[in-house]
Amino acid sequence: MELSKEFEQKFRSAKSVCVLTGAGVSAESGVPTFRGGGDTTAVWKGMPFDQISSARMVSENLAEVWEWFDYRRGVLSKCTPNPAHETLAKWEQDFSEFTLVTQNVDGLHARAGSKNVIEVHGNINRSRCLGCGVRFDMDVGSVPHTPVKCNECSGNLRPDVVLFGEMLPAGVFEEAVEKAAVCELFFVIGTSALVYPAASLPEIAKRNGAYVVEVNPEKTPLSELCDESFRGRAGEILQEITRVF
Ligand code: BJW
Ligand code: ZN
Repeated sequence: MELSKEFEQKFRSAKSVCVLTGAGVSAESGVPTFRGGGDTTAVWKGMPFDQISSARMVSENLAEVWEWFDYRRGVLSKCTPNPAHETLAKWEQDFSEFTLVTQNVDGLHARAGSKNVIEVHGNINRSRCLGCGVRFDMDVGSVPHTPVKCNECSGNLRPDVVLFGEMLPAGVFEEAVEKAAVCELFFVIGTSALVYPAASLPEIAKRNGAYVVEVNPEKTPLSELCDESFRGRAGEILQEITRVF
């Protein structure tokens, strides 16, 4: 793989780096993506994922939503972090200012050793009470989920993830915006860049003068905005880039 001199220079000298990851970063771990590359979970029992992963479905058929999420938690329990997750965990130690923002709910960045992960779409191994809002951590691989009802108020629990049409958790996205706006180097890795507001982070970084680099086997709507696009699998490309150090 050919790295430009400009990129090498930026990578070596960068003090503040921000990374946005999407499902493609976990594809090499065997986690299905939503819209392309590797296995996909685009459909569940004939329902497109944006229908089953929606706020409407939580109010109309919570049991079905849990069946879908527990199925995915089961798949995930057999998956382990891949070299892309591991490389990003290492970058956290290497750069003086490093922010990892993920749209992924799979928790694989933390399992690879990343300490500070901004999870803008929540986490599949957490539930939240519809009655009182309290959150419960679930063990990776505990299927079906427990507890089934809230320990505090006996209310129904839902997965603590951000579904279509829902607001991102308060303060979480604002923190990501702050970091994107001040970084020198921004990586957008393994995301189709179709879902907002997450897809606005690279735009914010670019507007504020960052050098923006995409890692994805496919072109995305953000490719034009990027200063550099590395076409390939995240695990391989990130390891390749790290050799520049
Ligand atoms: C590889 C690879 C390898 C493969 N290596 N790469 C502005 C314009 C239009 C619409 C909106 C807008 N602002 C907001 C909206 C509405 C909506 C939205 O964005 N819709 C668009 C899709 C049209 N956004 C929302 O509803 C958000 N909420 C919100 O804005 O609240 C305010 C509001 C409320 C009410 C009304 C109006 C506004 C919330 C979005 C939540 C998204 N949730 C999901 C589901 C989570 C739960 C679950 O897991 O089921 O999050 S959707 C799904 O997409 C999931 C992902 O995090 C997200 C992004 O997907 P991602 O990660 O990009 O994956 P893929 O599969 O799309 O792409 C994989 C990529 O990997 C591909 O490019 C491959 O090429 C690549 N790849 N192998 C590297 N080895
Ligand atoms: Zn409760």
